[in-house]
Amino acid sequence: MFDSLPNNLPAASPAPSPEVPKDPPVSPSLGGSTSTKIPQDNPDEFISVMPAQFRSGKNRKAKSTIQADITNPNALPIQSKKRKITLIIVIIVVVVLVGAAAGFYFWAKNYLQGPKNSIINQPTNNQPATSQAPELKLTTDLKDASQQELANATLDFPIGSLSKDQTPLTLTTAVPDSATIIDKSYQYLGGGVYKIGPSLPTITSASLVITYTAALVQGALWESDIKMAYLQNGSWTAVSGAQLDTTQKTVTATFNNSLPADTFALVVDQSKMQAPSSEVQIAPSVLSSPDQDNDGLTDVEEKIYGTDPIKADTDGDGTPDGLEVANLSDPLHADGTLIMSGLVKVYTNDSWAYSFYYPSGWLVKALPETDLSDVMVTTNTTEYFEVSVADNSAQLTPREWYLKIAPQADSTQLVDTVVAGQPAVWSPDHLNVYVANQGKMYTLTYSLGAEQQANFKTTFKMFIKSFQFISNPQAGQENMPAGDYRGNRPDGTLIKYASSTAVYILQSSQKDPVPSEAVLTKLGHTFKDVVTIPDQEWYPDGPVAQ
Ligand SMILES: [Ca+2]
Ligand SMILES: [Ca+2]
Ligand SMILES: [Ca+2]
Repeated sequence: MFDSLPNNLPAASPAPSPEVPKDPPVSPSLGGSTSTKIPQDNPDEFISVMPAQFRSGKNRKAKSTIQADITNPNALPIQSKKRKITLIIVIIVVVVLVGAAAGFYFWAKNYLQGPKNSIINQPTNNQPATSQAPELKLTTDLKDASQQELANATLDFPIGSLSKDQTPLTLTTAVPDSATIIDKSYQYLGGGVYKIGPSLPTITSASLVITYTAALVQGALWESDIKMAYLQNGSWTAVSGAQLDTTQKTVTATFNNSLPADTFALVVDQSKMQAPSSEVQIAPSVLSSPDQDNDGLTDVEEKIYGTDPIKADTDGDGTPDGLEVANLSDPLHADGTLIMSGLVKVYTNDSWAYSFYYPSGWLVKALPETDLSDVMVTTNTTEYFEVSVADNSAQLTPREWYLKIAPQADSTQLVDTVVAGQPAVWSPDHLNVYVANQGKMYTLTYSLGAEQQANFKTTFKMFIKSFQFISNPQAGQENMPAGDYRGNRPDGTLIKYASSTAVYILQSSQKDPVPSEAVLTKLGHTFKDVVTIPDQEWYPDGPVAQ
């Protein structure tokens, strides 16, 4: 209502003037100084001396009106009636003018006080807000080769952040051009980056939210290391203040005054992603089965280790369950090793001089027809692990070996690693690792069997990490009786000497006496697991096992 008032004002100002006679009615007696001398019998002379204005028709009409009024004394005098009408009209005009003035006053008061409720400041046809661009939201998603969404990004410029004349902006995904990226220490989540085009806009504020999918972090222990970063002069810089929410799987950043660059990505430090040997990602192209608490152990594995499937760090020691198992520590107790927890057992193959850990509930079968060179670890699904040994008297490196058995393989896809202190290489699918030792090639394999999703990636890491070669007997150890040799079986092995019934468990390369079957059971073992060793195989004595 107020905004329309000023427009009405000009119309109101020329007050509708009533027909006010400019000259008051004049009686003949008021004729003027000349009239006194007027002779009654000489009307022409009278006329001639009468001022011109009194001879107008109007005046004559007025004169006759007076005369008519006089002739009818009962009627309201016409002159008085007209004055009343005039007065009413004047009052109306005054009221309208006062009203308009008051309206203008309140409008002006509001207008001068500024936006306040901003009704008058909102852009209208009459008052366009030239500096305020509307909110702009740009979204894009990153897809894999089969058009599955891996991640998506939303860049939001609130109202007025952009100036109105900026070129229409776009947000697109791209595979980064490695030539423009000097800094290779980061890996981009999903292999893609998000680019603002066609050029960097001038802004007052913006927010960028990048959402990633579970498929990108399945079984990963580095999810909490995800960062939002921008690319500038070939280097990645983490966006300061960006918030990672691993529950929602989002990273959110807000920018004030400017955007630091036109290229953004979710990145993970290579050193966190590709830890050496057993921490390399197992079968990245195969999805893992559900891991509710995202601790690296699938729900199936949590059952095997007795850990809490909805608590990432069951024993509360600061290390997630999956990392504990992969690094051979006890996930149920803050101190202690995985072997002493009884959750796993040791398998030793004396024929081919190696050993490894496997979950206590699983079975190890050496195939007799292969001279025990093929050993299968059966799980509680159709998946299995396998160790096979082949002659490598040509002393090929694991990489050379792999390219010999798979000549079509792309050698850039092979990742070198170290297993049990020996050179090793991963097959491109990260389901096999080849380890060379003393003229033999050992192949450690994870087979999915009939499974569509992998249940045991972390247990396979544990299996590789625990893999050891039983080296040749060494001599010259302190305190070692003459004629004996220093044993080198892995920690956790249960041993007894051929000439005795005493059972020991190897721990920190010492033999800890196991005092009773109860302790043996408590450690998760039975007498079946005890390995009988030659009397000459010597270990220093350790404390009694509890
Ligand atoms: Ca888990
Ligand atoms: Ca857990
Ligand atoms: Ca823990």
